Amino acid sequence: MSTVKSIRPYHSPAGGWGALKAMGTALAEQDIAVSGMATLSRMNQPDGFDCPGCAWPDPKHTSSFEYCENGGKAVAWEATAKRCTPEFFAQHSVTELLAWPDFELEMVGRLTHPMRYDAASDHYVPVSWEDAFALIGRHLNALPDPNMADFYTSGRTSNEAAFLYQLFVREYGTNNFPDCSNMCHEATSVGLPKSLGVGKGTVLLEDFDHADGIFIFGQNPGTNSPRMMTSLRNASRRGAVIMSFNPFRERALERFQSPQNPVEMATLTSTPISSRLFQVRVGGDVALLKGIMKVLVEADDAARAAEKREVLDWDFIRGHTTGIEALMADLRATAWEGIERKSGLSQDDIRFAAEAYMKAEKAIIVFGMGITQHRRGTQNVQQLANLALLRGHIGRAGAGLCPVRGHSNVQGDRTVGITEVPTEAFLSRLDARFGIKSPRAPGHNVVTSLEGMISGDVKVFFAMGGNFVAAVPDWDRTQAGMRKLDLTVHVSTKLNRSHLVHGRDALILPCLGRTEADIQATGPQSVTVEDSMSIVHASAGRNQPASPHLKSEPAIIAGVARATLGSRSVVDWEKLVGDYDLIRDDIEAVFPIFQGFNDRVRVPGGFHLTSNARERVWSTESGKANFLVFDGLGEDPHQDNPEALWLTTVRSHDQYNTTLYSNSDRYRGVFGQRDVVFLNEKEMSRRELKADDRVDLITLSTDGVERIVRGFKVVPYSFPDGSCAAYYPETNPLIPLYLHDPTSFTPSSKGIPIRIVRSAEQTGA
Ligand SMILES: Nc1nc2c(c(=O)[nH]1)N[C@H]1C(S)=C(S)[C@@H](COP(=O)(O)OP(=O)(O)OC[C@H]3O[C@@H](n4cnc5c(=O)[nH]c(N)nc54)[C@H](O)[C@@H]3O)O[C@H]1N2
Ligand SMILES: Nc1nc2c(c(=O)[nH]1)N[C@H]1C(S)=C(S)[C@@H](COP(=O)(O)OP(=O)(O)OC[C@H]3O[C@@H](n4cnc5c(=O)[nH]c(N)nc54)[C@H](O)[C@@H]3O)O[C@H]1N2
Ligand SMILES: [Mo]
Repeated sequence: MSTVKSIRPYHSPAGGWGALKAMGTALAEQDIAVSGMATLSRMNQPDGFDCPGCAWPDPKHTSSFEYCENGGKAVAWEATAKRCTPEFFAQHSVTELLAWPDFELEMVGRLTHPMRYDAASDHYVPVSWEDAFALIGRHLNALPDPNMADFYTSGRTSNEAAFLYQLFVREYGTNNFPDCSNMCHEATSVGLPKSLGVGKGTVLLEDFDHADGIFIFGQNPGTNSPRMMTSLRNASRRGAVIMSFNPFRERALERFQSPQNPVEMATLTSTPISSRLFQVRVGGDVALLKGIMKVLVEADDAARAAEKREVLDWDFIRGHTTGIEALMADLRATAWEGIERKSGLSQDDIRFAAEAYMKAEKAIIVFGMGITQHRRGTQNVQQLANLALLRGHIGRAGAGLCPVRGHSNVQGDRTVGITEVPTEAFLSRLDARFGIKSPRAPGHNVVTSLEGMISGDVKVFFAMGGNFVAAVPDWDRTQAGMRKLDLTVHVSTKLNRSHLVHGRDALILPCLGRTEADIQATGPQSVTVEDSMSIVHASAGRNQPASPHLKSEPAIIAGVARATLGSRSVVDWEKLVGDYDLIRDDIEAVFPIFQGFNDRVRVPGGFHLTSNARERVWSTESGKANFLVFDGLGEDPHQDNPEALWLTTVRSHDQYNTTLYSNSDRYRGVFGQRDVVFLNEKEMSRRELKADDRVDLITLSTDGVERIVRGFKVVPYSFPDGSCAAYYPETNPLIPLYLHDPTSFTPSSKGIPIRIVRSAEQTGA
């Protein structure tokens, strides 16, 4: 990777030739020019594999290959010809590798052998699978209490692997399931059930073909779910109104050139996406939403006084909801001054957005991390539900709430039992099916897991995928906690930082990826995944595995279960792993919504897990959908500190979470560097800073601990006052572990109060 450092505005639309070129570069870098293309053509096909990129659905998984630059990169990174072998580990000590940038670690290639950390030499050395399983079993059985072990899941894990994993962990005796979702859409999963009775979205892909208004809050589809651009482009061409609320003017929210459209490609034209893009302050969404809802309520009052058509859907509100009076009272009592100050938007702007929302007969509200990763993320999500409910936009064709999930199966993992707070109904079905006694006490989420490591209460950490130490907040403290553990185990495809910041004993267990053939006792297996719109479908890889020593995730779980539980286990692990249909039968037995699982998943395109809210059946305590009031306008008292800047941590166009594809961020015009902070000219001049100055970012901590990252370059940018942005994960050291939503425990990655000071040592441009 040798991109020259520069900051230069990107004038082209998102997508288009830039995207095709970027994909070519990715394939070439992974040495897979030809076979890679064959692999790509099997992505998202009826008999192919599910793209390991994002969770956006496909048009029924039956159409021809839908082109996506970032899906292509995700596949190229997995199907790479490069290998991370025992010879590589023999050449490089762990201490040496710790000094390597994350990009270089993953670029080594696919892991080929199970490896065990050898403290005497400070190297990872090969270990047999059986010895690795036995080591895990010894550690787990040595713990006085199973709740001293934590079992993390990153959302690429299939339904089958996730179901087996939770079965093993519960038979072992704990509900400690920290999950990547705790850092992601947890606010949706715990917030929406209170509003609507389900923790998932209420739209299907076809609803995008009927909506006349699409409102996108804190989500960057051009980068993180590029296949969504097809839906947005088509909606825009149909004349639907699209509006975005984001501190950045994200390019794909402005203009998009479809790489699948020969005319746009040949004529260099593009489709405008958002009719308006509102640059809301970081953390200003609640103020903005209250403003929009206030306009709706006022307009409804006026319409009713004039005996005109009502603005609010009163039939729906009366028949299906509770709590409207409290909401309206709160909105009437909320003054515009506070709304404008906290949102950073003028009353006129907010009125404009509200008018558009009022006009839409069928509106879809889309949201992502800009909404959920906040101190009051759960309540943010509930305000979006309020907005939808006011006009009856739930349970109607072309309308609804659309949380866009991250990892390709993060939603499915939750559906099949990866949760630290299981319901009694689920546990009793699980127990009845297998004859086990699952623990009832709630387990650890990501934040409480980290607290347990720091306090010494957690001794063993097992990760099914992911890169935990880099994805979590507060690195100094959390990495120190990780190093205190007796054992860390990572089931992984690529080398990453989590392997290097390890416990006294440590294992790396290499697994098959989505693109690879998974052959078990009864022959080739397929797995299933659930996308953002609750469609469950099959995924089967065909590529030759990266190494003959790889095991599938289900096979690894079975090995660990056998070595840990031995004859104590009532589960026939080998039989289940020999035929994944049997695992699906168990899933169906435990979760009635999977009725007919094995038959239905064989229909091309899969099937939809129905959502009650979509049918206007409200599985809430009140039996109705609930309007829920957000108390106040802001997320934190720091917001009124004049020195405070609100930092949001975002993804570049060239990364997949902690995996970096390059150091550039094409659409935002940043090339060859990531240690930058985006800041507007006004905030720069208040601090007497100019472009390219080097600054330190310091958290306004309340626990007296210094949290600082040094030497970031100031990039003048169109960005709201009082706010700034930098990349994740480089800025994760700044997020205090205590700075999380108390309801969902989601770390506040999109709202960190910081101050900026000029670096003592200017490190040069
Ligand atoms: N290529 C690629 N695809 C991915 C991923 C990836 O890293 N790379 N990650 C996957 C995962 S796990 C996830 S969760 C999703 C993430 O996808 P997104 O939800 O799009 O996540 P981010 O890019 O972190 O942030 C989303 C947007 O929120 C805006 N934002 C920041 N702060 C605020 C705020 O306070 N208010 C508002 N309204 N907006 C704000 C940012 O400017 C950004 O445009 O994508 C998934 N897909
Ligand atoms: N500051 C800040 N922090 C954040 C966020 C943010 O926006 N800002 N976003 C948060 C979000 S939304 C998320 S989801 C988390 C992501 O957290 P994680 O899910 O833990 O992290 P990833 O970077 O996706 O994990 C990458 C690793 O997964 C492994 N891997 C890839 N494919 C497979 C596979 O098929 N099987 C297995 N077993 N392993 C595989 C590879 O070894 C790779 O190195 O980060 C969170 N952290
Ligand atoms: Mo995520």
